[in-house]
Amino acid sequence: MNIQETLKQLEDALRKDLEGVKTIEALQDIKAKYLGKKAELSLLMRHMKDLPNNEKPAFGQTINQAKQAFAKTIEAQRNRIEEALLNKKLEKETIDVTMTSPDFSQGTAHLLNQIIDEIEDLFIGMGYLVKEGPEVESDERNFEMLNLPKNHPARDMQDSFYVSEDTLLRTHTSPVQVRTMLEYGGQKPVKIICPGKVYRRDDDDATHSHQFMQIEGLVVDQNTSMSDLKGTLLAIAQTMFGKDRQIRLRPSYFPFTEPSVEVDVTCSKCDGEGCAMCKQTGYIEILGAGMVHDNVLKMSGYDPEIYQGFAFGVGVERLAMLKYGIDDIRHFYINDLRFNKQFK
Ligand code: FA5
Repeated sequence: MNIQETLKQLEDALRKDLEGVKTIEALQDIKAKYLGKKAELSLLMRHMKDLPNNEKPAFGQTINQAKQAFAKTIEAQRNRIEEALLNKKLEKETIDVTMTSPDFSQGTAHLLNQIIDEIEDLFIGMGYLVKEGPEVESDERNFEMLNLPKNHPARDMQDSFYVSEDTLLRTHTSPVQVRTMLEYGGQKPVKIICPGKVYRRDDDDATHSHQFMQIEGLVVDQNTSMSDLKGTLLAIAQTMFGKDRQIRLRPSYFPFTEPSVEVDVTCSKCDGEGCAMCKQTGYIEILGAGMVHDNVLKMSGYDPEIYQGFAFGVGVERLAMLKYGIDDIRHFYINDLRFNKQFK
């Protein structure tokens, strides 16, 4: 047997078989045929035992070199197949970057979030921190620590959803005041606003919802007065309703502030002249506020001999309704896109 001749014939056969192979699976079959255990090349090794000892190493080497050469030839074909497959795939996935896209309608922040953003911007600019608290709150922080002990008649002002005897869906954002004062341990000034959802067992109508949003504001420091409160409230009114707006404070009652006030702003529709929107009074009520009650300061660890504070709480829906002349609070919650899209 002429080994070189046999190898040459095998190589020619391999090259012929490889011609036109286009898939990796077909290539595997050819690999098994020429390099597998039962391949002719492997079987040639059996002849080794018939050779004289001095020829065995050269014979073995020749077979191994042929194996390497065959493997290289098969590998080269594998690369060609893979490249061709990749090119085909890329061709199929070609994207025309010059093609115009269909018109997607673009979403926008909900009007209530826009109002909250506007107020947050105003207050962050004045050095306030934005604080949030949980919507499920303890009776203690929602009422008791705000000077509303159990059975206090003023609890009726905020009819509540109780989750258990001592836990409820918070009725206002004021418990975030308590949380922050406790967190600060009565030791440092507080300057925060707290936006968030609140819940009351109010019957839904044009101006009431059982779930609505409030923004609370609280400042506690050593030289805080009613005039600071008034300046802050004026800033809110003018940011929301325009530079020409004026405010008026009317005496009111909240158990957690003393004195307490209701705040009215001059009507933006009639400029204070009197119209249907302001019921001919020239003013529209926007929020409740006051100087933090000594009991509230004490219960949260602040010494009222050293610290005073002011606080306010405003309904976000009511602000939005006044600003944009929206006549029904339910528009905010029925998810009619035609309503939402007006406030891009
Ligand atoms: C309070 O909730 C006080 N915590 C506010 C406060 C904070 C006073 C700090 C003093 C100091 P009141 O119940 O008035 O107050 O609610 C505040 C605002 O929430 C109202 O002015 C109104 O804008 C809004 N609001 C009240 N009830 C509803 C309701 N059912 N639906 C929509 N908005 C409401």
